[in-house]
Amino acid sequence: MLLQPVARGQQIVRTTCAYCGVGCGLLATSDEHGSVTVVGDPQHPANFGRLCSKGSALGETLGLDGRLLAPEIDGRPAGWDETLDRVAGRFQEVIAAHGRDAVAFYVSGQLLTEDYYVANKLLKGFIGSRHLDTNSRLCMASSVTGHRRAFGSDTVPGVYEDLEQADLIVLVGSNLAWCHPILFQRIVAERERRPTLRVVVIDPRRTATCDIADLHLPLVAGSDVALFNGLLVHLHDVGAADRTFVNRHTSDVDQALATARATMPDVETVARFCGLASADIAAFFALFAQTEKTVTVYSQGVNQSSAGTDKVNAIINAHLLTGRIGRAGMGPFSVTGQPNAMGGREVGALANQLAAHMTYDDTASVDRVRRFWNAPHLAISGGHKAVDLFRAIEAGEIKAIWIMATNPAVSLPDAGRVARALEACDFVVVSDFVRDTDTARHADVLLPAAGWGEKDGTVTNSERRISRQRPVRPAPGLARPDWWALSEVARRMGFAESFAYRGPGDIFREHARLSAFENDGARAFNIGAVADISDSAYDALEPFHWPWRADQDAPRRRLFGDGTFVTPDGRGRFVAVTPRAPRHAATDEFPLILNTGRYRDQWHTMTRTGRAARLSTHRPEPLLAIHSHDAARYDLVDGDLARIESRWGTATLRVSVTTDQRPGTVFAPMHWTGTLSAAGRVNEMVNPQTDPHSGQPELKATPVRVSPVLARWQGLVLSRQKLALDGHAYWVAVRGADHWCYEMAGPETPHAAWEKLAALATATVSSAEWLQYRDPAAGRLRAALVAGERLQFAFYIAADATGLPSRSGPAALFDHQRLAVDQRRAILAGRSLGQGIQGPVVCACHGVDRGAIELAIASGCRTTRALGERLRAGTNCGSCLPELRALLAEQATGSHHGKSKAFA
Ligand SMILES: Nc1nc2c(c(=O)[nH]1)N[C@H]1C(S)=C(S)[C@@H](COP(=O)(O)OP(=O)(O)OC[C@H]3O[C@@H](n4cnc5c(=O)[nH]c(N)nc54)[C@H](O)[C@@H]3O)O[C@H]1N2
Ligand SMILES: Nc1nc2c(c(=O)[nH]1)N[C@H]1C(S)=C(S)[C@@H](COP(=O)(O)OP(=O)(O)OC[C@H]3O[C@@H](n4cnc5c(=O)[nH]c(N)nc54)[C@H](O)[C@@H]3O)O[C@H]1N2
Ligand code: SF4
Ligand SMILES: [Mo]
Repeated sequence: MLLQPVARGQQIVRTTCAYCGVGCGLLATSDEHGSVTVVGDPQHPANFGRLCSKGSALGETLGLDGRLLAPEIDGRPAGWDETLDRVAGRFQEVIAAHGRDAVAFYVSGQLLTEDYYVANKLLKGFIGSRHLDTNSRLCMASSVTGHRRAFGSDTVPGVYEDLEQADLIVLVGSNLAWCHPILFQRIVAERERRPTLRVVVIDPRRTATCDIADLHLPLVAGSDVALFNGLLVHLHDVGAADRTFVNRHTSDVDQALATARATMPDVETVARFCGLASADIAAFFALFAQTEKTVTVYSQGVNQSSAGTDKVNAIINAHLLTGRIGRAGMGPFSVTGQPNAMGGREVGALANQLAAHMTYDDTASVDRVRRFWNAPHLAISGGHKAVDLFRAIEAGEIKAIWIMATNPAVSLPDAGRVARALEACDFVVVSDFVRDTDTARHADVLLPAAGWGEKDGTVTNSERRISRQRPVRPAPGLARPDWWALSEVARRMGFAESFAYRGPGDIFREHARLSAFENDGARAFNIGAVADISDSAYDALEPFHWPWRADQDAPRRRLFGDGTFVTPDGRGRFVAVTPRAPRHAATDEFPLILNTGRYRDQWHTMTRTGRAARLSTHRPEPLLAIHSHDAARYDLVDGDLARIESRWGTATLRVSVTTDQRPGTVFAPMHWTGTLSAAGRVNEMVNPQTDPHSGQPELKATPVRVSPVLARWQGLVLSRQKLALDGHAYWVAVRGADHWCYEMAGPETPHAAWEKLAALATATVSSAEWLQYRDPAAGRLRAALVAGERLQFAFYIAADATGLPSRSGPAALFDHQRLAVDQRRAILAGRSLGQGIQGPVVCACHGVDRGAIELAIASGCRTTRALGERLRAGTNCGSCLPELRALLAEQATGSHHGKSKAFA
């Protein structure tokens, strides 16, 4: 929706963030050159104007460098007509030769609902294959299955306000401070207003989220079911059960309680299983029992587990027993990851779902969808879930796949095998807005998609709120929305009539009509109230919750508070769950458990956040976090390199020694890819075991072993152009403002490394002036190439990292159009003038590094407010406040826990 012109050529558009499931509203302003700035939308009910570091940097990610701007067939640019003909033609050939199930789609929670709907309809209804799955399988599948088991429907009962109305918030397997920063800030603000609000964090790691924890339970990986079974027993024994609610509105409580008691009779048993102190468990149980207004927020520490679905039900059981569900300030609350994880669940784009909250479980649903779509070849049973889908490709059962808005060669477990399967697949189509991804490298056809800021449609956030995403600028080059490409392929396959959409409004109305079609209440998802809206009403649509039936004046906000569930008998179901260890436990050969997850400022495989220089300053390298005891045991030194091996694959990462890890566990981020690192693609190693109910992989627990990697040199390389560093043992790339920056290391002598990098430099930059400084005795070798009075290439080699400059010094010199004499001198010294950045950048918004913060603390700043006044740190998005508080606390106690040189 266009709000108002602000200046000639400028417009403000109200839209939603591209990233997480909080679904913040933004006001985006674009100018005539296509550059976009964003601020939080003060009226959006998810964020009321706030934005985190990623959201506020969105404008910086929209450059065209690296964008896929035209379709490609076998690596050559082609027109849309030819490419779409090729896709439709190959699909038809595959179907003719191998049957409908030989075609598959693998899609994503980063599609808009309209794209998602069309993908699902085309594959399941018209191509008639069973095999459409989504990256939500890696993300939300266990919550979906857990919800369906307990509620009869995949429905999140609560709303964000519950976080502000609760007296106790339990965060299970959620690093909310980094992954849902605006929800975290809402809790922080409420706690400042109401200090009696209690927070418990259940996570094997001490994370930034623990900053606000009254109690942190660093349980053994995978032991959540035991903890919540113990809680169920305790709640029952101390009389905290709501007998009326349980009797009137639920079923199967006796089985659930009996199993809980049989497995976890007392706190001591729980303590042994979970590796926690009995007193801490007792404190948690007591707090939960006595606090009616309790919200349990959970995320990937729960879902991404071979016991993920049972973990979800163990949590829901505790809420059903106490009747704390769907009322203000209480309930289980699964927070979603991707911006439209929920939309995908609503359109039914999971292999075991059909459409609009209908599944293949009953023939009436299949028949209803067939009639509604007038679908000639509707699939009549569920297909392969993500991990199995790629196995079926490997086995040659699936011959053609269309991958859209996801990067499975990085994000699926056992990623090397996934890449090999794609390489062997007959026909791979990849739709993305980025040209070079690990997945795109295996594509036969690339389709250029419209990205955030160009796409037009709707998304649903974690609290079931549907918001518009609106375009701020036209899509560049030949990029087109995904729904358009899908509809064009459909037309070419002979289904023109059923895909004659003029725009996203047509698709949205059809989706809304299907949600209400013959829906007598058996399906919770119903947005019939907006099924007939006009195009202009669709454009102006304000954020609203579902369900919103045609006969309701306003949407329903909370659900199940009245005790009515979506099961056939209307009762909520307890599920008896038995604790079990992760499928793959540590062994003598692989003695440590690898946990994986996210960094504050990066989004998944970095195709977008990796484009914003300021988002790469917080964690410029992926680190293997390891407890100091384990580091000593396996000869790992902070800042050095380690090789990590599992049964499935290996990676090489820099070591960060910390006491934030539970001994016996290590942690690595999921973000770095084969296009951005030599050996940082962590999922090469990750365990492909899945949850038996949801098919969600166990991404948080893989047995590994670690060993030191000898590096005889460390290097820092900055180049205006992206470099091909094949053949180097260790490199990691991040984007600077006007250059690429590489951390490097290797087994060669510093001199041999010098020769290799010097050759690369000369090959990269022609007719340049060559500056150099060599002190071979000290193992320090530095060189720079200047052309056209601008710095083009600089590299620094040293025997160890202490001999390298901080990256921010030379990085700043890339900005200069003409280098002055003293600036030239500064290049080899590795610093920019008047600036001495120390350590990682903590506040990405204002570029404030740890050194400056420590200095300010030493000179008297005692609060985050004082730091904000002195340095501006933490005054914009606030995502760094937990780290500012940690630095203040460190100074106050003189402790240095969790601090590692590798973060510098
Ligand atoms: N900055 C940033 N934010 C994001 C994303 C991003 O890429 N970057 N991605 C978005 C997406 S798609 C998602 S799904 C969400 C994910 O959001 P989160 O789930 O909060 O993030 P993760 O880091 O994957 O994992 C959460 C925590 O689970 C813990 N954990 C591991 N094993 C266990 C266990 O057995 N039990 C318990 N209780 N905890 C365990 C990990 O130590 C980790 O701290 O984030 C969203 N937001
Ligand atoms: N080890 C480990 N692995 C994990 C996880 C973990 O915690 N640990 N988390 C898992 C989870 S929860 C998730 S959600 C996945 C995420 O994993 P992926 O979905 O594979 O990661 P992204 O980098 O978000 O990939 C999205 C791709 O789509 C492109 N894209 C974005 N928007 C659009 C669009 O509108 N149209 C098109 N056509 N392309 C678009 C982007 O450029 C990018 O290449 O990773 C999973 N993998
Ligand atoms: S919390 Fe941050 S990443 Fe998530 S939607 Fe809001 S601004 Fe975007
Ligand atoms: Mo996710």
